[in-house]
Amino acid sequence: MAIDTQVAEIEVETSKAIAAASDEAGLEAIRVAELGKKGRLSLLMRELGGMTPEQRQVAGPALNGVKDRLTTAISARKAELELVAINKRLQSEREDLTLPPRPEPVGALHPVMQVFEELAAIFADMGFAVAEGPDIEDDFHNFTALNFPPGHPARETHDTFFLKPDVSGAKKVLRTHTSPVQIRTMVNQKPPIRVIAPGRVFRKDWDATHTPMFHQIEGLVVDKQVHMGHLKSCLTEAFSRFFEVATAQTRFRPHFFPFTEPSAEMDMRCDRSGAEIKVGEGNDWLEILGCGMVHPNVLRSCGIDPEEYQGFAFGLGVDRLAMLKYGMPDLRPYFEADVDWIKHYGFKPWLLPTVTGGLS
Ligand code: 2U9
Repeated sequence: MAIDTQVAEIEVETSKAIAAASDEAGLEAIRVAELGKKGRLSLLMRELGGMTPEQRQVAGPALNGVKDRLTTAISARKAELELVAINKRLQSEREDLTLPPRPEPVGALHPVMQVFEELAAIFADMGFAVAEGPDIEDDFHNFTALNFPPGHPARETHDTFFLKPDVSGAKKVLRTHTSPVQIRTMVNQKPPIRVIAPGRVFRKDWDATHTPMFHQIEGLVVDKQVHMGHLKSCLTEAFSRFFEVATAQTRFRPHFFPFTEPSAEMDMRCDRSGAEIKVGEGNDWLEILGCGMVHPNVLRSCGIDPEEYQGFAFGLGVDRLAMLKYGMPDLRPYFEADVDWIKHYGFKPWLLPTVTGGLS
């Protein structure tokens, strides 16, 4: 076949292939096959040497012309394919700018919940389990089993939130303390018992230092031969740990509760000379909790023989305890859902307190 016919064929075929190439790799394969060192055009170029000068004068420019045109066509197609590829990527990787931004996490563990966790860690280390019960209680678990006499002021509608009476006329209450949890524990479990009962309680109180819902933690130990010495050492150790001081001095003042006999209030030595109260040292005393030996009537109400078993119990308000430990001057922000306040006083929920790794 004459060289000019071959060159014309190569140009037609290669131009078609370039136009049909669907990606850059295919286009490169065409370039190598036609214009590369071993490509069809290069092989024809080599034949120029064996031609007469007249033939070479015709074939040379023809070959160069085709080579230039095909090179230009390949570059143009390459640019087209690049554009197609980038448009395809832009389609598949498109951001939806109408989506709302992901909000910064602003939540934190409330100091009251942090204090619950700290006390749970301390008492768990001493062998106590955590017990829970319902917010709505009946008269038996909230009052009667706890040795409250019929006319006791705490039973008055003045202090207690009563629900509407049921068909039998009995009125349920919002529990006024977490003590019903320990009553349920004693009814359902045989001694030895060691539990703490953290939770919400409700009383009709609403002023600068009282809120109608607040938080308590109570504890109960029932076993054979339990006495006041156990109560004193257990509470002194637990609350020294809570305030993160080496054994702090405690004192016990006689008190009265219907559910304990004898009853006492525990104070811890403290220093009020600075801006904040320092627990563990100083010349002052700070009231921390109420406690006592479980009243025999309470044990009997739960089917436990007071001749065989004794118990000690304690109870305290957690909202005030958190204020003391974390230097919060005011109770009101506890309930205001103020993001700035929780950012300042809140705790990281994933850093749970442990007695070995640190409480706070
Ligand atoms: C059972 C037997 C005894 C729990 C106790 C206190 C003393 C006490 C108050 C502190 C401040 C409640 O938050 S507060 O108003 N509590 O002083 N609580 S002994 O005694 C019990 C509990 C359950 C079966």
